[in-house]
Amino acid sequence: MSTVDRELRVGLVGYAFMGAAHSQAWRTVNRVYDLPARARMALICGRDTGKVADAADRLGWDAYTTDWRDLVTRDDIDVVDVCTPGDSHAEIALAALAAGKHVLCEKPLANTVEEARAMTAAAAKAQAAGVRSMCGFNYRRVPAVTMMRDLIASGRLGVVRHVRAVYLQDWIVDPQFPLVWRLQKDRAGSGALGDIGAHIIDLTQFVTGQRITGVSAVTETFVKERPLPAESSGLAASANGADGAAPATGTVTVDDAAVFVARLDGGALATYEASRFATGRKNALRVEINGSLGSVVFDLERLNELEFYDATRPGAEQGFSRILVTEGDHPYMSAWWPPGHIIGYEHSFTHQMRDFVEAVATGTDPAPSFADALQVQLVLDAVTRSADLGSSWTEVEPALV
Ligand code: 4PW
Repeated sequence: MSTVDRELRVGLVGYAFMGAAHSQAWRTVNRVYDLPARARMALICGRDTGKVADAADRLGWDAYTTDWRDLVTRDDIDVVDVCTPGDSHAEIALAALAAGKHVLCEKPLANTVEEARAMTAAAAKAQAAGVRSMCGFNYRRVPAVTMMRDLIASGRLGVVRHVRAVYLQDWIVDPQFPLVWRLQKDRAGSGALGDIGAHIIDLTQFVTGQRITGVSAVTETFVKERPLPAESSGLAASANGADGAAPATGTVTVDDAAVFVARLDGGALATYEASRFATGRKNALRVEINGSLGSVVFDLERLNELEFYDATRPGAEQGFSRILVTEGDHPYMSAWWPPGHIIGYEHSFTHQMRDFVEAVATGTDPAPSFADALQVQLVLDAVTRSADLGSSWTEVEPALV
């Protein structure tokens, strides 16, 4: 039984893939970390009564509603967690901030720069009244990624020269995979670019402390027409088409893959690749940073490890070494298991909730802020514009006004 008196009553909007990942983290965070407030899984919201009732039961929420407007304005909710498709992020987050709720919003922050700007302005206004907001770029909270940032910030890599980042999936390689919301521009904003490219944009800006200042990009939609979905959840779906009849189809309106080069404001050159057509790659995020004094490599498929090359070591000792990031003095790890006992994907969300709860309870600003997420949105927008103009060099303006 917790001895902490203060409770943060959380209302979650959405219960699919990200909603389930967030629920898992809200359920775990109080048990694992000693926090100044206790998160209470008060209310979950979804449009379908049967499905949201089932989700509440399965994921461990006290109650459910089908009306997000009710959720964001209720007196018995302190935190609104937005896990819906991108087309409703702005509306829900703006209403929640206006109602004085702390907001955690999934990435990418919005579908357009305009929406992201409005959200950032509202968050800044609310902040003056003690209301906190954060965007859910969970991979920042993988201990090896945080350690990567710490190594670079403490100067162990010297001057960063190269950033090499890929995020590869293959769940839509089959042309018969249905036209789910992630493949529709009006729902998702963009395709592989915003869904997974946003992660490597944020992650690399986070670990290097540098901002992307310009890009040259190509994007492609390999399969332009797909069957309409019957059922879909997360990254899985089935096509519509009864009794062997060919299913009705619709047009894919987002990119399947995006590749771009970039410059960072500390002088580094960077390459990025985000694709859902990388056959065999299920959720392969890899980032390599080369500096004047060393290099670091993070690979999500081996997320408990960090490869580190320290060029200052004697010549005979040089080579990449593998650091197993499970020691008590590694970021976030002291609360988990003894050294060597590895963690996984879901833990990054628990760490995210830990940092968010701590910030809200102590009255500090969590990161990444909406302004940080707007910076990512500006890069997404520049990539799209560059690709539309035949890869022309496109500047990315700073988010802060
Ligand atoms: O945020 C991302 C999702 O939208 C996730 O981290 C992985 O890619 C899983 O699904 C998509």
